[in-house]
Amino acid sequence: GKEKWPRGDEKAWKDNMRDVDKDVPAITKSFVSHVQTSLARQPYNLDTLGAYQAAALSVRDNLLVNWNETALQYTRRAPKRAYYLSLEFLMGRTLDNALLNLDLKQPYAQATQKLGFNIEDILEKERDAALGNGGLGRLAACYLDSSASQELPVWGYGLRYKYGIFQQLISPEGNQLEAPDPWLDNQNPWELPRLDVAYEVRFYGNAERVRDENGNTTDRAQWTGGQEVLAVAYDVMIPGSYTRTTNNLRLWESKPKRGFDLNSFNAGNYEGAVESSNSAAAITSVLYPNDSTGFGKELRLKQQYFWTAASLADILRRFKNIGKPIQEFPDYVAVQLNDTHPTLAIPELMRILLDDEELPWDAAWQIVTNTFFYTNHTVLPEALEKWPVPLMEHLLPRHMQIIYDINLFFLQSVEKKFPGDRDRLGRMSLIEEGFPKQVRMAFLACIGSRKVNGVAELHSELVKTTILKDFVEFEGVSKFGNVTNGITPRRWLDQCNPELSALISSTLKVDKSVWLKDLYQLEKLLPYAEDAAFREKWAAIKQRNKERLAHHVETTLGLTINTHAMFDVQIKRLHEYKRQTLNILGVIHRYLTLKNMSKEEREKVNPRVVFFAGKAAPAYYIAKLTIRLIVNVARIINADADTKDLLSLYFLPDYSVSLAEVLIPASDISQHISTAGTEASGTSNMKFCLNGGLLLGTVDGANIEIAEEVGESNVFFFGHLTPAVEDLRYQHTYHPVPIEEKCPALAHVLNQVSAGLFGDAEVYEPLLNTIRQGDHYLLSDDFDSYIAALAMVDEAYLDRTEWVKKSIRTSAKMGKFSSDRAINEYAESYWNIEAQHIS
Ligand code: Z15
Repeated sequence: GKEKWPRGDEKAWKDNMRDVDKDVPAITKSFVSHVQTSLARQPYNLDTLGAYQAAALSVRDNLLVNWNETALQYTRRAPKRAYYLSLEFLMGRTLDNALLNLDLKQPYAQATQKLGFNIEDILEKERDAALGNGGLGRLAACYLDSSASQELPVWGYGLRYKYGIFQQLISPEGNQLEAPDPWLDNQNPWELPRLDVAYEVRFYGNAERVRDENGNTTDRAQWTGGQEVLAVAYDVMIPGSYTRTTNNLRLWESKPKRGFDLNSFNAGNYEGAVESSNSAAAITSVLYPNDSTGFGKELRLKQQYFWTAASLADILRRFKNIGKPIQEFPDYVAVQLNDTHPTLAIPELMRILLDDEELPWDAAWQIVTNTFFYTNHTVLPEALEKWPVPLMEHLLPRHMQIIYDINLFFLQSVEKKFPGDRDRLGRMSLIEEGFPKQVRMAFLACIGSRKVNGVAELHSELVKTTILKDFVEFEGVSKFGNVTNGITPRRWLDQCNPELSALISSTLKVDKSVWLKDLYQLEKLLPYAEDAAFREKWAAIKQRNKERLAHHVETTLGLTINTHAMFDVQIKRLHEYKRQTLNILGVIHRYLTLKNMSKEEREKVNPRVVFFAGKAAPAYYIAKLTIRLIVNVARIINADADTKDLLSLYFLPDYSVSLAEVLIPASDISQHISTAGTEASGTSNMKFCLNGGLLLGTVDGANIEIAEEVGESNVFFFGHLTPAVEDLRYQHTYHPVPIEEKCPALAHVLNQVSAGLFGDAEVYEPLLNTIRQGDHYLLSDDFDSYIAALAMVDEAYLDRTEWVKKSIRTSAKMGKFSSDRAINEYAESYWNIEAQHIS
């Protein structure tokens, strides 16, 4: 039936409600009106930044129309919804993405043109929203884009950090310096403050067990005292591509519960009062800059609880508005845990169900274990989260009780299935013995979830056979799955490579709205690999993208790049397992080889430009030394007249989503060279290949599935395979062979660095010694095959026709890696949610 109009005269409302702007006059009017009123400016004093702000506010109005309608439809239909809990959302810029998803780029370009601005200049004024470190955060952003594009009712929940990932500066010596990223200094048009949506979150205090009438303790408790802070919502609109669906990313900001503490103020302690208000605000002040490395301390745990508590309270309130009994919670709500960071949501939902809803333990646990889904992103032991029990007891006393109770019931059931197996109980306990004891978050996430998944086939197998092996034996293998990661082709092709996008549409004779949402259609490009005219166009676009990158480097860094060389790119977080060190040692090897060549020999060499970019965690000493080595090798070889036309090297500072959008389309070859079994998936590998760059990599993560799709003849693989790694490490430890014997080529390179060829003779010793001693990441085992693979790349590049064919074939076979495919797998196999068309 038709529901009653809620307020006033329905016609008076409806006649005046705004629709999405579609034509140039409407857009022009909206732009000018924002200049006049929202910005209080005039054509006389409107610079390009102001034009960006006006354009953004105008696009935002359009998004809001769809966002409101989407929210209304979801509320009316009350479908099951999914929530993606992630501490990181690496969104990058929004304006271009929104214009493309709304199919409004052309009219906005025309409108702003008429008003005296160039749309591309306007787009360049936007700062990245960099609320993430690397792959995990960017994956969350791609999944939001795909959820909205697939019309799925999915919301993101995260934190509104005042400072995103630090800005990276490189000192003249080559050291990484970190500066804060005050991304909110220019007001952010993409968020809506929701000061009315706020929840209180408690820390510290006491948890008293509730006793029954006989004086026995129960499963329930009362948590009181401590410190309360307020979580306030900021909403970010997430437009789908070619659909009205506009979902929401809700980010929480912390603030003190009262402006400041009146008691201290009355006592004349003004400073103390202001300090306490600072401490609440501190919770969401900064993103932790660690990416699969050691983690922070108390403040990080506070962030995690603050965010999960506020998000769950919000989700629960929305569920209660539907008016269904609490037992039906999992029929309306699925919560995806992006890594273990939101694992506290498990004991938090238990606390709500036990202490507030007064459910019995088993009923509560039943609800919890049907609500959560856990994605693991690493099997590296040093990256698995553990929290000291004393810290947890102090900060979250009630949650620590619940974790102990979960552990007790859990270990009782393990004992029942494997009677007398004490070792197993110790291995599987949520509490790791030691000084101090620690809570193993991956185990808690695993037993508290309906399903557990890894992010690529190999990785998901490793999850089952290494870190969660005992859990597979106990719970059965069907709980453990795989969802291979994906990337959004909207940002990572249409937006970053508009010329290639246009060529694809004209070749396939379909509008991009079709193939961008059904990426398998790229396969239809395959026959064109045999078409010389098409190949020429394809190659010309790559060339222009290389020039676009060179132009960017010239204007930002003042460096001139040879665009007729092969562009070889490795861009990702600095980490020993990702082996940027292998790459730079390979560059040195190449340099030394060139130096030893005659003039005639050099003439046959294929020129190469090597690009690096990436940040190191501020406390990761070895990673920072690697940056220093790269910068100093670049300084020497770029100045060497003998070789500089054949080999040059650039470390581009302050890697970001926006920089990736320029680098990726310009690459001929990219490197994904982690020690086998260490890179869970990788996602930039997919981005390069989608843009027709070839892949040089190890048999690891999603590289394997990329090779399966594009064919092994189109990728350059090298190095030992995963099953060999354990043995090799054993050899390193118990039967070490001196590096001179094992890999003379590598030994020579290391010796040249030690001898000071790149300055600072002593400085690099700790880095070089990680290879000489222990060599945990197996550089000495893989070096020779790495050099051989680089030579094969050179050889392949000499036959340009064949190379371009490989490039086309690679791109054409990337359909699987659309994040639309990945998000549909989550929706169907895990969350059990359905698309909601918004008309
Ligand atoms: C992160 O970005 C990833 C794993 C982590 O454990 C953390 Cl803390 C951060 C990355 C993986 O290293 C990468 O292989 C994967 O593609 C990405 O997550 C998304 O799943």
